[in-house]
Formats: sequence, C-alpha cells, structure tokens
Amino acid sequence: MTTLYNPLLGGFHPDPSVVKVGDAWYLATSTFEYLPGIPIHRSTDFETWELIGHVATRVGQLAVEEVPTAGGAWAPTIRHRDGVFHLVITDAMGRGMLHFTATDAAGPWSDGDLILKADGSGSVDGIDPDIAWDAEGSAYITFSGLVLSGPEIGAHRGIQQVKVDLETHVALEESRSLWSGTGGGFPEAPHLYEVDGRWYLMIAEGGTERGHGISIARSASPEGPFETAPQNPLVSARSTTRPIQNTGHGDLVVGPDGEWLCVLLGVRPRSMTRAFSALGRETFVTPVHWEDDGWPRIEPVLLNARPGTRVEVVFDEPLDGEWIAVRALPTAVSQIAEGSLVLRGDGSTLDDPRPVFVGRRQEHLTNAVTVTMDASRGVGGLAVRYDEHFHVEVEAGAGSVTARAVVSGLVQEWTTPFEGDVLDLHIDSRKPAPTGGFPRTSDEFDLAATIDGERIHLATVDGRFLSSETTESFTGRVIGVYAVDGVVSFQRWIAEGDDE
Ligand code: 6LW
Repeated sequence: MTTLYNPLLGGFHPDPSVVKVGDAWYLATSTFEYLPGIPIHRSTDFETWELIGHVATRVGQLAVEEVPTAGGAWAPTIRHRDGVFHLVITDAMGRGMLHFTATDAAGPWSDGDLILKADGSGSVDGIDPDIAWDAEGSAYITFSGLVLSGPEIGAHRGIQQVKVDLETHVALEESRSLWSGTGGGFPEAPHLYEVDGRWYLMIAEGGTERGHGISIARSASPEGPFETAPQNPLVSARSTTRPIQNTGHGDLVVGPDGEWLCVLLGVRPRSMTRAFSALGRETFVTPVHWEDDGWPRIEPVLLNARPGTRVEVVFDEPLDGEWIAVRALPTAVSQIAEGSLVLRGDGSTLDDPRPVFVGRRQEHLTNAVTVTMDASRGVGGLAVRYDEHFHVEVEAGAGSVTARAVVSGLVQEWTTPFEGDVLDLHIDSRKPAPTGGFPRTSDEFDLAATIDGERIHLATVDGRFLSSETTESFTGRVIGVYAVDGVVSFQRWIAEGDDE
C-alpha cells in the first residue's frame, strides 16, 4: 500500500503535472522568475521523489531575465509519447506558449518552440497549455484563454483548444471554445485524458485562492461537446476549515497500486482563521476513484507530512539543483571556490528585481537556517525572499550587523556594531509562542547573529508579512544568501525543518 505524503513536495512547487513512464513517475512544477526553471522530480513509488533535473537550464529557453515579477514559467503539462517527453508551458509575459522535448526527463531539454497561431501572428494567446494526442496522432493543445499581452490584456476567453503541427509548431486551425466549468472564475489548468474510449476534460476554476477547485466534463471526442459531471466541483476546500486550502489545478495519473491519483496544488495556512500561508503553493496528492457512472471522484486532500529534515552544505562542490537564483542561473551570480560560496556584490540590493542572491525553497513550516559568513571584504547576508517588495534579512559588513524587514516599501532595521570578519547569521521561521489569546499569526521570524560564540537576538518579525496572501504572490519563500557590495563568502549552511 502506497503512503501518500502531503505535501508531496513542500514549499514553492505550484501547478503540478505528472506522467507515468514505465515504472516511474515524472512531476513538473512552475518556477516563474527563478532559474533553473521547471524542476523535474522522479519517483518509482510515489513516496520518495528525487529532483533529477530542470527543463530550463540555459539562458534563452525562457525569457525570465526580463519578465516582471510573477511572470515567467507558468503551469507546465508533462507527457510522454514514442520515447519522447513533451512539456508545454507558458513563459508568461516572456516568450509565450512553448513546447519542449527531451528523451531523458533529467535533460537536456530542447530550446523550446513557440506554439504559433494559425495566422502566424505570434504565439497562441493563453496560459496553462495541455498536450494530448488522438488515435490518429493529431496533437491537441488545450489551454486557458487568458490574454496576457496586447490591447485585450486581462480578457478571458474560457478554455480553448487548437490542433497543432508539432513539426512546424503552427496551429492548424483557429482555436475553438470548450466547456469552461460550472461558472467559477478563472477556468484554467485544463488537462485532457482518454479513459476507456471517452475523453475527459478536467479543469481548475474559482481562481488559485480560497475559491479554487477542480471540475470535470466528458465527451466522445477530444473536441467536445463536453457534458459536465453532476458532482462538480470534484475537489475544493472553499468554505471549509481543512488544513490544506486552495486545492485545485490538478493532474490525473495511474499510481503504483493501479489506483488513480490526482496531484494538485494547495496551501497550508496556519492560525485560527487559516488566513496566511507562509510557504506559498505546494504540491499535494489525493486518491481518485472511478465510479460505475463513469465519473471520477477525488478525495479531499489530507495532511500527512514527512519527518523533518536537516540539510548541511559545506560548499565543496557545485551547488545542487535545489539552489535557485532570480532571473539568472545560480552559476551566474555565485561561484564555489576553496570550500566557500562566493558572491560578488554589484550594488544591487534585495529591493532590486535582479539581486545577487542564491537560495533554496523553504519547504517546512518551521525552518532554522544558519550560515557562516566572511564579511571582511564586502556586505551581504542571509535573507528570506518572496520578491523584491517582500523580504527579511540579516546583513553583515562595513562595521555592523543589521536585521531588516521590507514589506512593500515599509522598512524597519535593527543594527548592532560588528568589527570582526567571520560570523554566523541565523533566520528561524517558527511557530509563535502561545499568547493565551486567539492564535492569529502564521509564524514568526527570529533574526539573529552569532559573534565570537555569542548568539545575539536582533529582531522578531511577524511571518504574515511574508505569506502568499500578503504578497499576492504565485511563488513562495526562498531562503538564501546575497551580496550587496564587495566580495562575500559563505562557508557552511545548515537548515533544519519540520512540519509540527
Ligand atoms: C497558473 C494558473 C494558476 O497559470 O495560477 O492556480 C497561475 N493556477 O493555472 C500561475 O501559477
């Protein structure tokens, strides 16, 4: 019996798509403005998932160097056919709708071909593309008709579909409208499946926040007309007190014991009113049952967190794929040299869209990070980042150590003198101590530094300021190191996390 851990992938891992090939499953998620882009996780039992590579490992595959915050790699679909992996995705406000291929899911993946409209006037307008083939081998791209550029920006045309020639990547027809849900806002994340001779169109509706859900329809043809399931929505946590909220945007697959599973996104808000989600949108999984009426039922998503983890990195070999950078590859903003991670400041700060920063997702609800830093030649530090408007950090160099919280233009700093070279910086995300009243915070940050063996508490910051609801972000918390000026180096990284 397979144990379904939830979250399946903790922290910033939204919009999951999964495919089974042979005895293994391959899972892709969204990365927005971070690189490397679109991680591929692999499992042979659905319990343990290994990060085997990324789709976007080269500059130019995505235009994320230039995209606005929250643009970039949105919502992949991963599939496999005749020995080739296919991944379709929108590089939102970047290149447009793209098709990547690889014979090994670990990579290398292709440069990415734009999926062009039939009239040749640029890439198909929309997000969340799905790819499916009919018995004759025609490739269908089914997508959400949200317009992201041009005069009609923001318009929504519901779920759309075009047949595409995968040699030329030109659509073979004008797009047609398909069933677009039961009336919820933002019909999106379509996936098309052929099951027992019927075509099922599963979509998300209600928007990616508390109203989120999954609905399904079926037809004799991939082009419709589609008949809505009487049980819709199949999944939604809306108006419930479930610990996993915002559940939606799912993909179906046959699991290890032959049972069907749905991978989907959700958040884990804490506090009494379940209002603030520290980590952003994560990947979850839940069982699916097909009933005699030919419709699937999806079980509510249950929490079942894995044991805590301890990650220690001593920077004696290249950074592994868990490290990500903003609008740049980690190797473009950092080097490994003689047991140190070295960052060279260029005057940019964490307030800039292109900071000299490299970090890892915060994957656990409580998380304590310590990094050893040599501040003798520059200014830099340890930060938790949602984006350039929302970050907290401990910064050292130029005679002081400063804890700072930046919340959409509001800045608060706590500074103490520091004349030495090497110190430890700490950021703990932890559950707040009970106050006896209504527990309203998600978590809190403890910002500290250890100087000459003495841990100095610098500040406590309310974690709600760095939650997906406050930041209105599609991403999540990323914790990492950065440089502002000069050369700063980091010798040892320890992160201890759990989900108690
Ligand atoms: C994605 C859309 C959504 O394209 O948010 O939850 C967008 N779903 O389907 C970005 O992740």
